[in-house]
Amino acid sequence: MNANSHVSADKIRADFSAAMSAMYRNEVPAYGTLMSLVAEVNAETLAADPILKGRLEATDTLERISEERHGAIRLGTPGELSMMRRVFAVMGMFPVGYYDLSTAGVPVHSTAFRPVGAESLSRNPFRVFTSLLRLDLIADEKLREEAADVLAARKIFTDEAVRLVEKAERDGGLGEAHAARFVTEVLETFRWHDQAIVSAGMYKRLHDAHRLIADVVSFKGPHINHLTPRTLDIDKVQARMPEEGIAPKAVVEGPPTRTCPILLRQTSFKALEEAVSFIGADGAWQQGSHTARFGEIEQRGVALTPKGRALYDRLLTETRARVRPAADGSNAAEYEAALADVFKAFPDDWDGIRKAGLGYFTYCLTEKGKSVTGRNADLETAIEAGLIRFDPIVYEDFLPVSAAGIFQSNLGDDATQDFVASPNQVMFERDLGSAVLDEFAHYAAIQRASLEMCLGIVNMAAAAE
Ligand code: OOG
Ligand code: NI
Repeated sequence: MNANSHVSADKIRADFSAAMSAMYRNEVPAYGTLMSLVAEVNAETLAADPILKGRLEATDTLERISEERHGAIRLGTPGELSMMRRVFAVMGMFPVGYYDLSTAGVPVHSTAFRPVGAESLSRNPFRVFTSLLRLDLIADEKLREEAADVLAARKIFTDEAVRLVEKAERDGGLGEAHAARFVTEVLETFRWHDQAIVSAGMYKRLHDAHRLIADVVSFKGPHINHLTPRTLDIDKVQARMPEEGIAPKAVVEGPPTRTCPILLRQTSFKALEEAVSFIGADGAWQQGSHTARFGEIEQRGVALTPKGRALYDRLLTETRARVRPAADGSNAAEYEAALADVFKAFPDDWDGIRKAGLGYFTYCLTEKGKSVTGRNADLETAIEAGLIRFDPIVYEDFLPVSAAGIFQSNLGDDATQDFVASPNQVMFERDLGSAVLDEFAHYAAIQRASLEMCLGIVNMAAAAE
């Protein structure tokens, strides 16, 4: 088959994201409710804010928003992680960033598989936060070995999914029928299974070691544990969730409410208690339950440069030193007030953020800039003269402190546990079978390309004069 008859990776990803959303909606009805609420609030926000609407249109990102979501899975073994990397590559999703969650008492480390490059992102930015369980952080050696044995025996991908990945790698893509089959086969890996692969006794021991270990080890596969739609006004959705019968977690993770959103703000509702049957001693199933799957929404803002990110991290640390948000929400108002107060030190207008070198932006010629000939301009002069406009680049990644907060809130308030902080990116990348991409380099490249393009045109016109 020649390359021309291959379905694009972007299309496979968009189809997969839609199929996953339909499956999760079916499995967790509250997710459907949240999607409708988000769609309603997004429509209201756009109607009330023509500048935002114009900006999203100008940057080709309006279309993608209603289709936009991320999910999360937790894997058990290096083999599962490296195969998952190959599966996602067929959909044009690559590992970006390394997140160490051990510092937050969660025995995993993670990356985010996502599209890279402006065009793929605007087509469909579907991402999956993917964690690998760290059995090396479990103290009980016997339990560690038992868990490793259970994980070694399970197969999370269908044979056909593996065959299709190999075919895509060999042929450089998949034709239409194979691509469609690939989507259905890979979806199986993310499906919820209400029959555990361990006994109730083993589940309890795993659960006692850490709830997350039980979630990873006890099931046939890495069920998708949440899918998160993107909202344009997280405060409004958070406020309306109770009206829809959904109880959100006490505080929104990330930066405070701002005029110019930065990075990522997230909130979730607690995991549902779901019926599960465990393997019984006499071959019969034994009834029990498990809580793992939850709902989340997020609002995305501008991607920050290393300088901007350092400022964000410093301000967040300062806030949390003043008020540590309690898991039960009892000091939520105090925390929010402290957050708003401390973040006054972060400029809150686009030009201020840009000029201070805190955020990444794309640049493009305005209508006036396109028509003008013979204007030798540096960037700032061209912006002031209305020849070039700039727009914030959306943050496409995650935040470790926020991720830890999301993990904790759905693991239960009593689940806080200390591990010695032990980031191990080298081990993660070895298990993954490749290095993770550097998020900053990627945003910088998008910014640079846009700048070169429009400055080139403005100055070319000048040179021709
Ligand atoms: C992943 C939690 C992290 C986010 O949005 O920060 C996450 C998990 O619970 O498996 O999804
Ligand atoms: Ni999430």
